[in-house]
Amino acid sequence: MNTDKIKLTLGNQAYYPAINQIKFEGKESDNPLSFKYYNEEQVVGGKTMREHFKFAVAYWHSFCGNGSDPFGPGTIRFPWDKVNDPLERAKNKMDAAFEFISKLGVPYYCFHDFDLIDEGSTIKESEQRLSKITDYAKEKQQASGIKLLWGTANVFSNPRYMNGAATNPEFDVLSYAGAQVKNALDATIKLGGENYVFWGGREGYMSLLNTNMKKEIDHLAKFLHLAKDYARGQGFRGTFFIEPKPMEPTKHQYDFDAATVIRFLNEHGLSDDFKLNIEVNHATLAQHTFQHELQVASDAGLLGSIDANRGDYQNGWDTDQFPNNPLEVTEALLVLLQNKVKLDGGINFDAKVRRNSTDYHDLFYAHIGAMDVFARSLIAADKILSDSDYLKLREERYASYNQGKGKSFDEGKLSLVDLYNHAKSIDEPLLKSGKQELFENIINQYI
Ligand code: XUL
Ligand code: CO
Repeated sequence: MNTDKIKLTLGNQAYYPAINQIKFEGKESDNPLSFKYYNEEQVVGGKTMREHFKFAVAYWHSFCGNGSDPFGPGTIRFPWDKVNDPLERAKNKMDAAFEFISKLGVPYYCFHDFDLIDEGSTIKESEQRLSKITDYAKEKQQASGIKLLWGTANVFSNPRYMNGAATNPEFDVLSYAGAQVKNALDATIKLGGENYVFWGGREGYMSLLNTNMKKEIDHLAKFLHLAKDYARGQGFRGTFFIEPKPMEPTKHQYDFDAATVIRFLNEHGLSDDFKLNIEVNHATLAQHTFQHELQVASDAGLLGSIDANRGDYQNGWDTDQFPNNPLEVTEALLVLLQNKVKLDGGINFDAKVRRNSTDYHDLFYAHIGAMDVFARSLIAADKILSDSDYLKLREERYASYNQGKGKSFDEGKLSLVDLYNHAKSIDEPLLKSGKQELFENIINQYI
């Protein structure tokens, strides 16, 4: 992005005055405000890094999250929070957001409806507010070239959703969620959003004793059909994503993990329009690895988007830290590259700086580090696939299905009695090593 474009995206005030455009300087550079690996024009495996990743900045964590937690208030004082008028405050916040994203050189952003501007006291007031702030967002997008990767509705924070949104036992509450999703879809479409995400934080139960699970899941499916039909009717061509998470804030969330969501989409006739947005820390909360969730979604042809972050090895909750583990990210990118996954929904950094990271520089360091770890891992994963024996070694484990009776089995030509007769005609099979340590060494060799 050139400096003229940055100037255009700035309001009257610069919110990150000490920061210039972040550039690629290579790993020898000791400038902490530069990319060491992320070089957006660099071609890896036939595509530029920019095209591979479609990185996005999450509006909520970066410009709304002030560091508050259940044990204490926020630690970050955003300059725009001093402004009283909700629209002025939202515009100032948006100036800051577009300045940040321009300086970082990321092509996309993502938002919830009420990240952009505070919810009004009535649906009408919220609608008017959204209409004004999306007018402003449209101008900012045009001036900067920054695009909307996806929009979503926050149907989990307002107390009215304490018993769920689309799965609420009360029809009136479900209707409120419907109104909110309609408006969030309108905002997304107005801003040329490429996708739309559903994350069901309150769609689940706290106690099965007071819950009709079958009815609630059926309502969720009906609600998603209505949202999809409405958006298609408005000309929206993008993909809808469901973002699985097993728990938090609800004890048990219906979109538990990739396998659960795939079954739900297939059962309810939603899999032509909906795919999965896999989040690292949600995968680990479900006792899976990130790679596992990607593989499950990809095998179903339903992987299309990533919320990048990481959890903490020593505790179990959703810490939403920025990714920094090249091994984990390389293993994830191996899944994407091998399966030629097209990430329409890109890679959104659903991550926040720590509560005690209170300089505005920290938000830059966090994103720079995360983008670099993806870039470094992409180079490694591409080399592993093209230069190493990794694929060959894995194929060799299954070589017995390439000919003879193994091949016939794969082709569905054998019966159980055929297996019985074959087993009786041979000796006890030899033990064959899975060579896990060798596989692990190959990955490390290329990082
Ligand atoms: C919550 C989470 C959400 C979704 C969007 O854990 O990941 O921010 O990404 O609603
Ligand atoms: Co997320």
